[in-house]
Amino acid sequence: MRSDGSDPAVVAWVGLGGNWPQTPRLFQGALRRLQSQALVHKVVCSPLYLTEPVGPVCRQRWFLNGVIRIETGLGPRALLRLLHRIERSAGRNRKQERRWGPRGLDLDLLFYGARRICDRRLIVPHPRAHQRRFVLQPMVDLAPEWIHPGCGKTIDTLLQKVDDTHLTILWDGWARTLNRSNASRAATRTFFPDG
Ligand code: A4P
Ligand code: MG
Repeated sequence: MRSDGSDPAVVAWVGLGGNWPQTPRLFQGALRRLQSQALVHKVVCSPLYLTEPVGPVCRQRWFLNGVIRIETGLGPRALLRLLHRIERSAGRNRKQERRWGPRGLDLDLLFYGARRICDRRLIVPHPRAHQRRFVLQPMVDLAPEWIHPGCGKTIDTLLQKVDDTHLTILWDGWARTLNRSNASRAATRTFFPDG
């Protein structure tokens, strides 16, 4: 830790998920918020994927998923608090949600450098990251050689071995969402099949 209390820049990975019609716009807002933070640098977003819902809540829209790579001077808990603030400002209210059910914006802290943390509020690496195609696939697009600090395997190897058979389809609406203000509505009509 530095004398001013901040950590030197660490590469951290944030999972992006959501399955509301306005999710592409919420992703865009989350990226902007991250980019505007003084202690967050070099924000890079992976391609996005349209993904079949994983978990017991089957009758819900497909998700959009991706990952964001950042370099940050925030510590892991401060970063999680920032992610929660961004989720709340995107309209997320956990009290009204079902676990693994529909949400507009879910930001998970997947990796914080090579750190391993397990306390009441934060588990890093994210305990299910290595089991999920919707996390591994976009991470492979940006960093196939990243080593999962829990199991010592690269993300590429984990993706090749993963048991998860849920469909993960490259989504091509992102550029339109970023470039045209009403594109997300058109894109979500096409790409969010109703449960
Ligand atoms: N928490 C602990 N560690 C972390 C971490 N590394 N990152 C705590 C983020 N949060 C962490 O999370 C529950 C609590 O976990 C928080 O209070 C936080 O302090 P949550 O975001 O409120 O709830 P959740 O997301 O419903 O639960 P959970 O267990 O995090 O679920 P997952 O693993 O995020 O799964 N299918 C597809 N296709 N795509 C998806 O994105 N997402 C889920 C949710 C299920 N199925 C999905 C998808
Ligand atoms: Mg979550």
